Amino acid sequence: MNDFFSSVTQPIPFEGPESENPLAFRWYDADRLVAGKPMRDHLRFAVCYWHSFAWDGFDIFGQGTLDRPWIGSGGDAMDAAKMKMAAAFEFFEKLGTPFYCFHDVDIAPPGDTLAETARNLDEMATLALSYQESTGVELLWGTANLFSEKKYMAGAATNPDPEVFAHAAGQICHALETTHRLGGHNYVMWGGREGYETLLNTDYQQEREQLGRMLALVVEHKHKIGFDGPILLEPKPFEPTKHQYDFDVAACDAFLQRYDLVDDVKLNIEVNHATLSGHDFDHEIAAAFASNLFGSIDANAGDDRLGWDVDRFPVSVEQMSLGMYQILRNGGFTTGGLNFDSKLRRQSIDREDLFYGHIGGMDVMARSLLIAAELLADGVVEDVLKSRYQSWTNPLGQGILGGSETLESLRLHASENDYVAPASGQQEHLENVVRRYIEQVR
Ligand code: XUL
Ligand code: CO
Repeated sequence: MNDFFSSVTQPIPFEGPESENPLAFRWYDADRLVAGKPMRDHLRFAVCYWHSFAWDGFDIFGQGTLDRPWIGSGGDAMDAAKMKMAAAFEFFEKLGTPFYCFHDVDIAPPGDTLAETARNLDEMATLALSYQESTGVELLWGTANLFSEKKYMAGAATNPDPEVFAHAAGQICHALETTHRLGGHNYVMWGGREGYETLLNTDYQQEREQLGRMLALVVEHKHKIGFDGPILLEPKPFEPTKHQYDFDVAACDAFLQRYDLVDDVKLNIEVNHATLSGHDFDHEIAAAFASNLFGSIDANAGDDRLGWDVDRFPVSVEQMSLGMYQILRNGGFTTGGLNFDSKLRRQSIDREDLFYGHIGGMDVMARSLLIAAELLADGVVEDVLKSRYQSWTNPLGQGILGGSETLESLRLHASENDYVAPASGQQEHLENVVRRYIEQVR
Protein backbone atom coordinates (compact mmCIF):
# COMPACT_ATOMS: atom_id res chain seq x y z
CA MET A 1 0.00 0.00 0.00
CA ASN A 2 2.91 2.37 0.59
CA ASP A 3 5.08 1.47 -2.35
CA PHE A 4 4.72 3.96 -5.13
CA PHE A 5 5.03 7.26 -3.27
CA SER A 6 7.49 6.01 -0.65
CA SER A 7 9.28 9.38 -0.42
CA VAL A 8 6.11 10.82 1.14
CA THR A 9 5.92 9.04 4.44
CA GLN A 10 3.04 10.78 6.18
CA PRO A 11 -0.25 12.43 5.27
CA ILE A 12 0.42 15.95 3.95
CA PRO A 13 0.22 18.19 7.05
CA PHE A 14 -1.18 21.70 7.38
CA GLU A 15 1.68 24.02 8.43
CA GLY A 16 0.27 27.50 7.78
CA PRO A 17 1.08 30.37 5.37
CA GLU A 18 4.67 30.81 6.62
CA SER A 19 5.68 27.23 5.90
CA GLU A 20 8.34 26.65 3.27
CA ASN A 21 7.82 22.89 3.25
CA PRO A 22 6.73 22.00 -0.32
CA LEU A 23 4.96 18.91 0.99
CA ALA A 24 2.72 20.81 3.42
CA PHE A 25 -0.49 22.79 3.04
CA ARG A 26 -0.23 26.48 3.72
CA TRP A 27 -3.98 27.21 3.50
CA TYR A 28 -5.92 23.94 3.42
CA ASP A 29 -6.59 23.18 7.07
CA ALA A 30 -9.27 20.48 6.79
CA ASP A 31 -10.70 20.96 10.28
CA ARG A 32 -10.69 24.77 10.33
CA LEU A 33 -14.20 26.13 10.71
CA VAL A 34 -15.27 28.56 8.02
CA ALA A 35 -18.76 30.01 8.38
CA GLY A 36 -19.55 27.25 10.86
CA LYS A 37 -18.40 24.35 8.69
CA PRO A 38 -15.01 22.59 8.39
CA MET A 39 -13.03 23.46 5.28
CA ARG A 40 -13.09 19.79 4.33
CA ASP A 41 -16.90 19.89 4.03
CA HIS A 42 -16.96 23.17 2.12
CA LEU A 43 -14.43 22.10 -0.48
CA ARG A 44 -15.08 18.36 -0.87
CA PHE A 45 -11.86 17.81 -2.84
CA ALA A 46 -11.54 14.96 -5.30
CA VAL A 47 -8.59 13.58 -7.26
CA CYS A 48 -9.29 12.36 -10.78
CA TYR A 49 -8.07 8.92 -11.71
CA TRP A 50 -7.56 9.52 -15.42
CA HIS A 51 -4.97 12.30 -15.62
CA SER A 52 -3.12 11.26 -12.48
CA PHE A 53 -3.00 7.49 -12.92
CA ALA A 54 -4.24 6.50 -16.40
CA TRP A 55 -2.16 8.97 -18.44
CA ASP A 56 1.56 8.61 -19.00
CA GLY A 57 2.18 12.07 -20.44
CA PHE A 58 1.72 11.26 -24.15
CA ASP A 59 0.58 14.09 -26.39
CA ILE A 60 -0.12 14.33 -30.11
CA PHE A 61 3.55 15.05 -30.77
CA GLY A 62 5.19 12.44 -28.63
CA GLN A 63 5.27 9.50 -26.31
CA GLY A 64 4.65 9.28 -22.60
CA THR A 65 7.17 10.85 -20.26
CA LEU A 66 5.74 10.05 -16.85
CA ASP A 67 6.79 7.17 -14.69
CA ARG A 68 3.61 5.05 -14.52
CA PRO A 69 4.83 1.43 -14.37
CA TRP A 70 1.30 -0.02 -14.70
CA ILE A 71 0.81 1.53 -18.17
CA GLY A 72 2.03 -0.29 -21.27
CA SER A 73 4.06 -2.81 -19.34
CA GLY A 74 2.89 -5.56 -21.71
CA GLY A 75 1.99 -7.84 -18.80
CA ASP A 76 -1.42 -8.90 -17.56
CA ALA A 77 -3.87 -5.99 -17.86
CA MET A 78 -5.72 -6.83 -14.66
CA ASP A 79 -2.47 -7.03 -12.68
CA ALA A 80 -1.57 -3.59 -14.03
CA ALA A 81 -5.01 -2.24 -13.08
CA LYS A 82 -4.56 -3.54 -9.55
CA MET A 83 -1.13 -1.95 -9.26
CA LYS A 84 -2.60 1.30 -10.54
CA MET A 85 -5.36 1.17 -7.94
CA ALA A 86 -2.89 0.52 -5.13
CA ALA A 87 -0.91 3.59 -6.19
CA ALA A 88 -4.06 5.68 -6.56
CA PHE A 89 -5.38 4.92 -3.08
CA GLU A 90 -1.92 5.35 -1.58
CA PHE A 91 -1.91 8.82 -3.14
CA PHE A 92 -5.47 9.76 -2.07
CA GLU A 93 -4.71 8.74 1.50
CA LYS A 94 -1.37 10.54 1.71
CA LEU A 95 -2.78 13.69 0.13
CA GLY A 96 -5.83 13.60 2.41
CA THR A 97 -8.56 14.17 -0.17
CA PRO A 98 -11.95 12.80 0.87
CA PHE A 99 -13.07 11.88 -2.69
CA TYR A 100 -11.96 10.54 -6.06
CA CYS A 101 -13.55 10.24 -9.54
CA PHE A 102 -13.11 7.80 -12.43
CA HIS A 103 -14.22 6.70 -15.89
CA ASP A 104 -14.96 2.97 -16.19
CA VAL A 105 -11.89 2.39 -18.38
CA ASP A 106 -9.61 4.22 -15.93
CA ILE A 107 -10.04 1.54 -13.29
CA ALA A 108 -10.61 -1.59 -15.41
CA PRO A 109 -9.11 -2.69 -18.74
CA PRO A 110 -11.39 -3.61 -21.63
CA GLY A 111 -11.63 -7.36 -22.34
CA ASP A 112 -11.89 -9.19 -25.67
CA THR A 113 -15.68 -9.37 -25.34
CA LEU A 114 -18.26 -7.11 -23.70
CA ALA A 115 -18.85 -9.82 -21.10
CA GLU A 116 -15.15 -9.88 -20.20
CA THR A 117 -15.06 -6.07 -20.04
CA ALA A 118 -18.00 -6.20 -17.63
CA ARG A 119 -16.30 -8.86 -15.49
CA ASN A 120 -13.12 -6.78 -15.30
CA LEU A 121 -15.07 -3.74 -14.15
CA ASP A 122 -16.92 -5.75 -11.51
CA GLU A 123 -13.71 -7.23 -10.17
CA MET A 124 -11.97 -3.85 -10.01
CA ALA A 125 -15.04 -2.28 -8.38
CA THR A 126 -14.91 -4.94 -5.68
CA LEU A 127 -11.29 -4.01 -5.06
CA ALA A 128 -12.16 -0.28 -5.09
CA LEU A 129 -14.85 -0.92 -2.50
CA SER A 130 -12.38 -2.56 -0.17
CA TYR A 131 -9.93 0.35 -0.60
CA GLN A 132 -12.75 2.82 0.03
CA GLU A 133 -13.63 0.99 3.24
CA SER A 134 -10.05 0.79 4.48
CA THR A 135 -9.12 4.40 3.64
CA GLY A 136 -12.44 6.22 4.10
CA VAL A 137 -12.04 7.81 0.64
CA GLU A 138 -15.40 8.11 -1.15
CA LEU A 139 -16.42 8.27 -4.78
CA LEU A 140 -17.54 11.80 -5.75
CA TRP A 141 -18.62 10.61 -9.18
CA GLY A 142 -18.21 7.90 -11.73
CA THR A 143 -18.65 8.11 -15.48
CA ALA A 144 -18.26 6.10 -18.69
CA ASN A 145 -15.62 6.87 -21.28
CA LEU A 146 -17.65 7.18 -24.51
CA PHE A 147 -15.02 8.98 -26.56
CA SER A 148 -11.75 7.02 -26.76
CA GLU A 149 -12.77 3.91 -28.69
CA LYS A 150 -12.94 3.98 -32.48
CA LYS A 151 -16.61 3.00 -32.46
CA TYR A 152 -17.43 6.35 -30.82
CA MET A 153 -15.64 8.50 -33.41
CA ALA A 154 -18.98 9.96 -34.59
CA GLY A 155 -20.38 10.23 -31.09
CA ALA A 156 -22.05 7.82 -28.67
CA ALA A 157 -25.67 8.94 -28.10
CA THR A 158 -25.49 11.17 -31.17
CA ASN A 159 -24.02 8.54 -33.50
CA PRO A 160 -25.69 8.06 -36.89
CA ASP A 161 -25.82 4.31 -36.12
CA PRO A 162 -28.27 3.06 -33.45
CA GLU A 163 -26.00 0.04 -32.85
CA VAL A 164 -23.41 2.43 -31.46
CA PHE A 165 -26.12 4.10 -29.36
CA ALA A 166 -26.92 0.64 -27.96
CA HIS A 167 -23.25 0.00 -27.09
CA ALA A 168 -23.03 3.36 -25.36
CA ALA A 169 -26.27 2.70 -23.46
CA GLY A 170 -24.92 -0.66 -22.28
CA GLN A 171 -21.69 0.93 -21.14
CA ILE A 172 -23.49 3.72 -19.26
CA CYS A 173 -25.81 1.18 -17.66
CA HIS A 174 -22.88 -0.72 -16.18
CA ALA A 175 -20.91 2.40 -15.20
CA LEU A 176 -23.99 3.85 -13.45
CA GLU A 177 -24.61 0.61 -11.58
CA THR A 178 -20.94 0.46 -10.60
CA THR A 179 -21.06 4.06 -9.37
CA HIS A 180 -24.14 3.17 -7.33
CA ARG A 181 -22.46 0.08 -5.90
CA LEU A 182 -19.49 2.19 -4.79
CA GLY A 183 -21.72 4.76 -3.07
CA GLY A 184 -20.93 7.44 -5.68
CA HIS A 185 -22.46 10.82 -4.89
CA ASN A 186 -23.08 11.84 -8.53
CA TYR A 187 -22.88 10.35 -12.02
CA VAL A 188 -21.23 12.52 -14.71
CA MET A 189 -21.88 12.63 -18.45
CA TRP A 190 -19.39 14.75 -20.32
CA GLY A 191 -20.45 14.58 -23.97
CA GLY A 192 -17.00 13.58 -25.22
CA ARG A 193 -17.78 13.30 -28.92
CA GLU A 194 -21.41 14.42 -28.77
CA GLY A 195 -20.96 17.16 -31.35
CA TYR A 196 -19.98 17.55 -34.97
CA GLU A 197 -17.37 18.73 -37.44
CA THR A 198 -19.61 19.77 -40.35
CA LEU A 199 -23.34 20.05 -40.99
CA LEU A 200 -22.70 18.55 -44.43
CA ASN A 201 -22.75 15.13 -42.78
CA THR A 202 -24.68 15.90 -39.59
CA ASP A 203 -28.42 16.05 -38.94
CA TYR A 204 -28.49 18.46 -36.00
CA GLN A 205 -32.12 17.93 -35.04
CA GLN A 206 -31.90 14.13 -35.28
CA GLU A 207 -28.79 14.07 -33.08
CA ARG A 208 -30.38 16.34 -30.49
CA GLU A 209 -33.36 13.98 -30.26
CA GLN A 210 -30.98 11.06 -29.73
CA LEU A 211 -29.13 12.89 -26.97
CA GLY A 212 -32.39 13.75 -25.23
CA ARG A 213 -33.49 10.13 -25.49
CA MET A 214 -30.23 8.79 -24.03
CA LEU A 215 -30.43 11.13 -21.08
CA ALA A 216 -34.05 10.15 -20.45
CA LEU A 217 -32.99 6.47 -20.44
CA VAL A 218 -30.21 7.20 -17.95
CA VAL A 219 -32.63 9.03 -15.64
CA GLU A 220 -35.11 6.17 -15.91
CA HIS A 221 -32.42 3.66 -14.95
CA LYS A 222 -31.14 5.80 -12.11
CA HIS A 223 -34.61 5.65 -10.55
CA LYS A 224 -34.96 1.95 -11.25
CA ILE A 225 -31.77 1.06 -9.35
CA GLY A 226 -32.41 3.64 -6.60
CA PHE A 227 -29.39 5.83 -7.30
CA ASP A 228 -30.06 9.01 -5.29
CA GLY A 229 -27.37 11.30 -6.69
CA PRO A 230 -27.92 13.60 -9.63
CA ILE A 231 -26.79 12.95 -13.18
CA LEU A 232 -24.39 15.76 -14.10
CA LEU A 233 -23.84 17.04 -17.61
CA GLU A 234 -20.46 18.72 -18.10
CA PRO A 235 -20.69 21.67 -20.52
CA LYS A 236 -17.82 22.23 -22.95
CA PRO A 237 -18.02 24.31 -26.14
CA PHE A 238 -15.54 22.45 -28.37
CA GLU A 239 -12.70 19.91 -28.31
CA PRO A 240 -12.60 17.19 -29.39
CA THR A 241 -15.38 18.09 -31.85
CA LYS A 242 -15.58 21.50 -33.45
CA HIS A 243 -19.03 22.11 -31.99
CA GLN A 244 -20.05 20.28 -28.81
CA TYR A 245 -23.80 20.15 -28.13
CA ASP A 246 -23.45 20.82 -24.37
CA PHE A 247 -21.82 24.16 -25.21
CA ASP A 248 -22.27 26.00 -21.90
CA VAL A 249 -24.64 26.24 -18.93
CA ALA A 250 -27.26 28.15 -20.93
CA ALA A 251 -27.27 25.56 -23.75
CA CYS A 252 -27.59 22.71 -21.24
CA ASP A 253 -30.36 24.57 -19.43
CA ALA A 254 -32.40 24.87 -22.62
CA PHE A 255 -31.72 21.25 -23.55
CA LEU A 256 -32.78 19.94 -20.13
CA GLN A 257 -35.95 21.99 -20.17
CA ARG A 258 -36.82 20.80 -23.69
CA TYR A 259 -36.55 17.15 -22.60
CA ASP A 260 -38.08 17.72 -19.15
CA LEU A 261 -35.00 16.53 -17.26
CA VAL A 262 -34.33 19.43 -14.87
CA ASP A 263 -35.41 17.49 -11.78
CA ASP A 264 -32.81 14.75 -12.19
CA VAL A 265 -29.96 16.33 -14.09
CA LYS A 266 -27.60 19.06 -12.89
CA LEU A 267 -24.27 20.36 -14.14
CA ASN A 268 -20.58 19.75 -13.52
CA ILE A 269 -18.91 23.07 -14.37
CA GLU A 270 -15.26 22.99 -15.39
CA VAL A 271 -13.28 26.21 -15.01
CA ASN A 272 -11.50 26.10 -18.35
CA HIS A 273 -14.58 24.86 -20.23
CA ALA A 274 -16.25 28.06 -19.01
CA THR A 275 -13.33 30.12 -20.30
CA LEU A 276 -13.36 28.33 -23.66
CA SER A 277 -17.09 29.05 -24.06
CA GLY A 278 -16.37 32.76 -23.71
CA HIS A 279 -17.65 33.06 -20.15
CA ASP A 280 -16.06 33.73 -16.80
CA PHE A 281 -16.01 30.83 -14.34
CA ASP A 282 -18.22 32.72 -11.89
CA HIS A 283 -20.72 33.49 -14.66
CA GLU A 284 -21.26 29.79 -15.32
CA ILE A 285 -21.76 29.12 -11.60
CA ALA A 286 -24.25 31.97 -11.24
CA ALA A 287 -26.11 30.79 -14.36
CA ALA A 288 -26.32 27.26 -12.97
CA PHE A 289 -27.62 28.39 -9.57
CA ALA A 290 -30.15 30.69 -11.23
CA SER A 291 -31.73 27.64 -12.90
CA ASN A 292 -31.23 25.27 -9.94
CA LEU A 293 -28.74 23.28 -12.00
CA PHE A 294 -25.59 23.66 -9.91
CA GLY A 295 -24.00 20.30 -9.21
CA SER A 296 -20.22 20.07 -9.02
CA ILE A 297 -16.96 21.65 -10.18
CA ASP A 298 -13.92 20.47 -12.14
CA ALA A 299 -11.43 22.96 -10.74
CA ASN A 300 -8.74 22.75 -13.41
CA ALA A 301 -7.99 25.97 -15.22
CA GLY A 302 -6.75 27.11 -18.61
CA ASP A 303 -3.91 29.27 -19.80
CA ASP A 304 -4.53 32.88 -20.81
CA ARG A 305 -2.81 32.48 -24.15
CA LEU A 306 -3.94 28.99 -25.12
CA GLY A 307 -7.35 28.41 -26.64
CA TRP A 308 -7.57 24.73 -25.82
CA ASP A 309 -8.10 22.52 -22.81
CA VAL A 310 -4.77 22.54 -21.00
CA ASP A 311 -6.14 21.12 -17.71
CA ARG A 312 -3.71 22.95 -15.45
CA PHE A 313 -4.03 22.90 -11.70
CA PRO A 314 -5.72 26.15 -10.64
CA VAL A 315 -3.31 29.00 -9.90
CA SER A 316 -5.41 32.17 -9.87
CA VAL A 317 -6.68 33.09 -6.39
CA GLU A 318 -8.68 35.95 -7.90
CA GLN A 319 -10.52 33.77 -10.44
CA MET A 320 -11.23 31.09 -7.85
CA SER A 321 -12.28 33.58 -5.13
CA LEU A 322 -14.92 35.01 -7.47
CA GLY A 323 -16.09 31.46 -8.23
CA MET A 324 -16.14 30.42 -4.56
CA TYR A 325 -18.04 33.62 -3.78
CA GLN A 326 -20.84 32.59 -6.14
CA ILE A 327 -20.86 29.08 -4.68
CA LEU A 328 -21.03 30.32 -1.08
CA ARG A 329 -23.64 33.03 -1.60
CA ASN A 330 -25.89 30.38 -3.12
CA GLY A 331 -25.49 27.89 -0.28
CA GLY A 332 -22.44 25.82 -1.27
CA PHE A 333 -22.13 22.22 -2.45
CA THR A 334 -24.68 19.53 -1.70
CA THR A 335 -23.75 16.34 -3.57
CA GLY A 336 -20.91 17.94 -5.56
CA GLY A 337 -17.36 18.94 -4.77
CA LEU A 338 -14.13 20.27 -6.27
CA ASN A 339 -12.56 17.70 -8.55
CA PHE A 340 -9.09 18.28 -9.95
CA ASP A 341 -9.55 17.20 -13.55
CA SER A 342 -5.98 18.48 -13.80
CA LYS A 343 -2.85 17.04 -15.25
CA LEU A 344 0.81 17.61 -14.71
CA ARG A 345 2.90 19.20 -17.42
CA ARG A 346 4.63 16.34 -19.19
CA GLN A 347 8.06 17.44 -17.97
CA SER A 348 6.96 17.07 -14.32
CA ILE A 349 8.31 13.56 -14.05
CA ASP A 350 9.14 13.21 -10.36
CA ARG A 351 6.65 11.31 -8.23
CA GLU A 352 6.44 14.28 -5.84
CA ASP A 353 5.18 16.43 -8.73
CA LEU A 354 1.74 14.84 -8.41
CA PHE A 355 1.68 16.03 -4.79
CA TYR A 356 2.92 19.52 -5.67
CA GLY A 357 0.17 19.95 -8.27
CA HIS A 358 -2.62 18.90 -5.92
CA ILE A 359 -1.23 20.70 -2.86
CA GLY A 360 -1.01 23.94 -4.86
CA GLY A 361 -4.51 23.50 -6.27
CA MET A 362 -5.98 22.72 -2.85
CA ASP A 363 -4.24 25.71 -1.28
CA VAL A 364 -5.53 28.03 -4.01
CA MET A 365 -9.07 26.78 -3.45
CA ALA A 366 -8.79 26.92 0.35
CA ARG A 367 -7.47 30.47 0.26
CA SER A 368 -10.24 31.41 -2.16
CA LEU A 369 -12.81 29.91 0.20
CA LEU A 370 -11.48 32.05 3.08
CA ILE A 371 -11.59 35.20 0.96
CA ALA A 372 -15.09 34.46 -0.35
CA ALA A 373 -16.40 33.60 3.13
CA GLU A 374 -15.11 36.87 4.63
CA LEU A 375 -16.40 38.95 1.75
CA LEU A 376 -19.78 37.37 2.27
CA ALA A 377 -19.79 37.61 6.07
CA ASP A 378 -18.82 41.30 5.99
CA GLY A 379 -21.52 42.04 3.42
CA VAL A 380 -19.22 44.45 1.60
CA VAL A 381 -20.27 43.28 -1.85
CA GLU A 382 -23.70 41.98 -0.94
CA ASP A 383 -24.80 45.30 0.59
CA VAL A 384 -24.00 47.20 -2.61
CA LEU A 385 -25.79 44.55 -4.64
CA LYS A 386 -28.83 44.63 -2.41
CA SER A 387 -29.22 48.38 -2.42
CA ARG A 388 -28.78 48.44 -6.22
CA TYR A 389 -31.95 46.37 -6.68
CA GLN A 390 -33.78 47.73 -3.64
CA SER A 391 -36.44 49.60 -5.58
CA TRP A 392 -37.69 46.36 -7.15
CA THR A 393 -39.36 45.73 -3.79
CA ASN A 394 -41.49 48.87 -4.30
CA PRO A 395 -45.04 48.62 -5.71
CA LEU A 396 -43.86 49.42 -9.25
CA GLY A 397 -41.21 46.69 -9.27
CA GLN A 398 -43.52 44.18 -7.63
CA GLY A 399 -46.26 45.00 -10.11
CA ILE A 400 -43.92 44.44 -13.06
CA LEU A 401 -42.59 41.14 -11.76
CA GLY A 402 -45.96 40.00 -10.42
CA GLY A 403 -47.62 40.52 -13.78
CA SER A 404 -50.16 43.19 -12.81
CA GLU A 405 -48.54 45.86 -15.00
CA THR A 406 -48.91 46.03 -18.79
CA LEU A 407 -46.99 47.92 -21.46
CA GLU A 408 -49.83 50.45 -21.48
CA SER A 409 -49.97 50.89 -17.71
CA LEU A 410 -46.20 51.35 -17.69
CA ARG A 411 -46.44 53.98 -20.44
CA LEU A 412 -48.91 55.84 -18.29
CA HIS A 413 -46.68 55.46 -15.21
CA ALA A 414 -43.63 56.71 -17.11
CA SER A 415 -45.49 59.74 -18.45
CA GLU A 416 -46.54 60.70 -14.94
CA ASN A 417 -43.23 60.07 -13.16
CA ASP A 418 -39.85 61.59 -13.84
CA TYR A 419 -36.92 59.29 -14.55
CA VAL A 420 -34.67 59.10 -11.48
CA ALA A 421 -30.92 59.20 -12.09
CA PRO A 422 -29.36 55.82 -11.18
CA ALA A 423 -26.81 55.22 -8.45
CA SER A 424 -23.23 54.37 -9.41
CA GLY A 425 -22.50 50.71 -10.23
CA GLN A 426 -19.21 51.13 -8.31
CA GLN A 427 -17.39 48.45 -10.26
CA GLU A 428 -13.91 49.84 -9.58
CA HIS A 429 -14.67 50.24 -5.90
CA LEU A 430 -15.93 46.65 -5.69
CA GLU A 431 -12.85 45.34 -7.51
CA ASN A 432 -10.68 47.23 -5.03
CA VAL A 433 -12.58 45.66 -2.15
CA VAL A 434 -12.03 42.16 -3.56
CA ARG A 435 -8.33 42.94 -4.00
CA ARG A 436 -8.08 44.17 -0.40
CA TYR A 437 -9.61 40.92 0.84
CA ILE A 438 -7.23 38.93 -1.34
CA GLU A 439 -4.31 40.78 0.25
CA GLN A 440 -5.51 40.73 3.82
CA VAL A 441 -7.50 37.59 4.57
CA ARG A 442 -5.63 35.08 6.71
C1 XUL B 1 -12.80 16.62 -20.77
C2 XUL B 1 -13.25 16.46 -19.39
C3 XUL B 1 -13.54 15.07 -18.93
C4 XUL B 1 -14.71 14.98 -18.00
C5 XUL B 1 -15.07 13.55 -17.63
O1 XUL B 1 -12.50 17.91 -21.12
O2 XUL B 1 -13.32 17.42 -18.66
O3 XUL B 1 -12.40 14.54 -18.37
O4 XUL B 1 -14.50 15.67 -16.83
O5 XUL B 1 -15.33 12.76 -18.73
CO1 CO C 1 -13.82 17.67 -16.64
